[in-house]
Amino acid sequence: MNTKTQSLKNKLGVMLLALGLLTLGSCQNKDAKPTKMTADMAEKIVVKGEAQAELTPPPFVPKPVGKREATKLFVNLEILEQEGEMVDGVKYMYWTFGGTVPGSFIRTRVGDEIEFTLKNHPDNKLPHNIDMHAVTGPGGGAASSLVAPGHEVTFSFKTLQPGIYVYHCATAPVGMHIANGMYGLILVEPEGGLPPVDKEYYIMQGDFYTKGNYGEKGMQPFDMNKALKEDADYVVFNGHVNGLVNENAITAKVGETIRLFVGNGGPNLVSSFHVIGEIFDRVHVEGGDLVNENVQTTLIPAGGAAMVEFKVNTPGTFVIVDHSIFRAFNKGALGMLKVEGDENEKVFAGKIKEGIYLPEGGTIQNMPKTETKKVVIEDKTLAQQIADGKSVFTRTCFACHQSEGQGIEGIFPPLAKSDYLNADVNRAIKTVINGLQGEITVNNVKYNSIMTSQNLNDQEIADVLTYVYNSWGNNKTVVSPQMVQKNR
Ligand code: HEC
Ligand SMILES: [Cu+2]
Repeated sequence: MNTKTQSLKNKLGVMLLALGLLTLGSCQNKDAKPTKMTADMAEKIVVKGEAQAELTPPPFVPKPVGKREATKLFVNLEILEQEGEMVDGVKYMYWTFGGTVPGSFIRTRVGDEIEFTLKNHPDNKLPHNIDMHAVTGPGGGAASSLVAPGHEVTFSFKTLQPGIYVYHCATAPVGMHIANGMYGLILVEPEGGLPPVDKEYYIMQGDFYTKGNYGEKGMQPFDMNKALKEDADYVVFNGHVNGLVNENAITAKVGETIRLFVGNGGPNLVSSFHVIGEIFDRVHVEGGDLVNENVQTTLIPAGGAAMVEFKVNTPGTFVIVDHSIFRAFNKGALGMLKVEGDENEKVFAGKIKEGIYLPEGGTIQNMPKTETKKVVIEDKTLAQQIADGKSVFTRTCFACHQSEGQGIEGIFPPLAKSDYLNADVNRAIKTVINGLQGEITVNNVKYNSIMTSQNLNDQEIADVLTYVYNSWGNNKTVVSPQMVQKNR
């Protein structure tokens, strides 16, 4: 069709549309395709019966509403202020809806009448409330739900619009309550329910601000100044650095369809949600009705959510990240989807080689042991080796030997000013290649623990040791890939 007839057709279309709108104004248009349910229509839905809402901790969600009719739904949510672990040895006082971060997942359908009871545990120190983005009313419920420790309040609302909505505490200082973990998701399914899928999971990102920097041990209080500057120490999925990693990973089988309810509690940062090695078949943008297809990375605003759907075609570990990538590899915004099943060579038949993207996650300990013996001679300058070595260190050694090589007393020996390290470079190389076990003495302190062998190639080992030797008061030895090769 040429452009002229096209534009003529368009004009005709516009005229017909205008005509249609005119007739719509004067009489009921019986021939129009079924209109979507509006909030006004939902308001008129008469509920049948009563039910107690099932609440689930992340990453799980209650069972789908399916074909059930709108009902009177009782939700009982308990606020708990409780100590938890941000990452190994780092403690944080979380404020939670239901004992988890994010809070319990609430699943409803459009037209439900929710009788919501918010309980503030007597051991808590502070008053709290709840603002649900699924509520049409003052403060999203916050105005009616302020509750002191040892008290409970009940209020009710009707769900008028389908979607996936954030809820959060809105007690002053609001930012602080959210920063401490007071957020979660409430799903309002459309009439007839969402299309069925094989697996559904609940993931929520949040940013945390602590007195100490990333990884600093001990009880870490909230830092208002860093929060004001939006300078997060931790950006995590499901409340903890390992909230969605290894034994906390979400799982599926090859061929299954997956729906992720992904929220972002903030308080500050916007998430560039991405699953490495997957393409989202469908994204309910911002949790609403608009569906985008074939999406690589979707933005989840602070205080917003999305529904992300895809089928898994190949087995493997798919790494879930905030693609603002320093957050993923350095602040904790990294999770895993483990897919089991038969290889599908049509879809993916890659050989694992040097330079593949996947192995970057320091938390991925099960990467295939292949080709690590290859020497990669790149003729790097010392500065380049140190820079590359630092990046190997922060994703591999850092977890045990700590950010400044200081180690952890009695468990992980220091690399900073380590007499053991500085005495014998070949022994250090062998330690990284083969691991180390049994009693050793470092700076007059005895250690008797196990270091697992590090799955790194010669260049990486050369770089990381060069970085270590040229940091924290060590003796500035330069390690070449050839020296590593000789110790294999
Ligand atoms: C999972 C924890 C862990 C990781 C990761 C780890 N180490 Fe170790 N490392 C240890 C432990 C534990 C020991 C002491 C083993 C013993 O007691 O025999 C040790 C000992 C050492 C030593 C000798 C003792 C010293 O303090 O000088 C060196 C050198 C060393 N590690 C370097 C590294 C480097 C480089 C990396 C990263 C490529 C690394 N380690 C990763 C746990 C770890
Ligand atoms: Cu609160």
